[in-house]
Amino acid sequence: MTRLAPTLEAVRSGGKRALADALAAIETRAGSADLAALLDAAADAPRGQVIGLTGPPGVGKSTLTDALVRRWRAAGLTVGVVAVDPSSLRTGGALLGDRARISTDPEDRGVFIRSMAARDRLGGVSDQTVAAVALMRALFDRVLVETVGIGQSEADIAFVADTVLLCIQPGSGDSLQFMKAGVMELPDVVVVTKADMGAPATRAKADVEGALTLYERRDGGWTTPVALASARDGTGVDAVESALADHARWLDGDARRAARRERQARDWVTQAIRARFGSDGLAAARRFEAAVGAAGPFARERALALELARRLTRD
Ligand SMILES: Nc1nc2c(ncn2[C@@H]2O[C@H](COP(=O)(O)OP(=O)(O)OP(=O)(O)O)[C@@H](O)[C@H]2O)c(=O)[nH]1
Ligand SMILES: [Mg+2]
Repeated sequence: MTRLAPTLEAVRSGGKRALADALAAIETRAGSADLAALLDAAADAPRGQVIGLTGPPGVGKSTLTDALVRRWRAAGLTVGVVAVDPSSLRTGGALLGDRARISTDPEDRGVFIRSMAARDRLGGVSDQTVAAVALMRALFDRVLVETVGIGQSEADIAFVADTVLLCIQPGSGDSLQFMKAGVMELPDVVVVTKADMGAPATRAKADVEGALTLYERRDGGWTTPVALASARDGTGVDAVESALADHARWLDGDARRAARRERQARDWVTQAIRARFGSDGLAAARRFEAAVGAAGPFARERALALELARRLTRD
């Protein structure tokens, strides 16, 4: 028996249990009309800021997530966390919470943490993650998505995040090399983690600031700030939080956030169709998409995919 995906209202009023059910529907009812309706309703009613927290393995992403979640909760904000789990590539399913290193009160209704499988490469954001974030964005004041990666996964996280927060580890040249080579998407905020390491951390901050001067932002007007923080002893977490708040304010000026989200939704539909049907399929979809007329991205992707599949199997 396949149950229908719940409505957004039911998820809103049903607490963590209802959200868990809806996330289960994302995993089992992909491509169904009722799920697309739920996701489009959610996409149309965004509530919170989505922060994409990324960086190489072990840089301190989860520890920083934990520190940010505590602060937000202390300020009365509700929080949803999606930890994209690359280890699930080996096991075939996300291992709930094992990498999340986040210790929250299970009784706290204002925080929800979910681990999800990565796509085919390290830290890549799957369609399921895109869907989960759209849903959680309608429910929580802050949604934080943790992905592992240096380089490509930053482009992925840009599909879902309002603000991309890149973590850099003191004394490791990797991410800096990527930045200098222009391989990575430019993050909105950079944090050098493990500030309690002292001199290497301070040096890393100066290096990052140097690397950032090599960039020219396409979306002018925002300068990527570099914070130095230790989630372990708590120093600098304030600076991270205020950089995130500054970026949120900047996005809200001139309706940049809405434009960014619209672009993300369009880009996601494009890449989802291309992933399934290739460039030829995408080109074909371009020719009939105007006739499809579905309003939300999830219904649109579904309609395009159905029509392409129908054409492929037509005798
Ligand atoms: N000294 C110091 N160590 C830290 C700090 N934050 C995290 N660590 C340590 O760094 C290691 C990795 O921390 P995580 O928060 O799990 O890092 P992560 O980036 O989430 O790791 P993955 O999810 O495995 O990629 C752990 O041993 C942490 O205790 C910090 O501020 N200072
Ligand atoms: Mg982690």
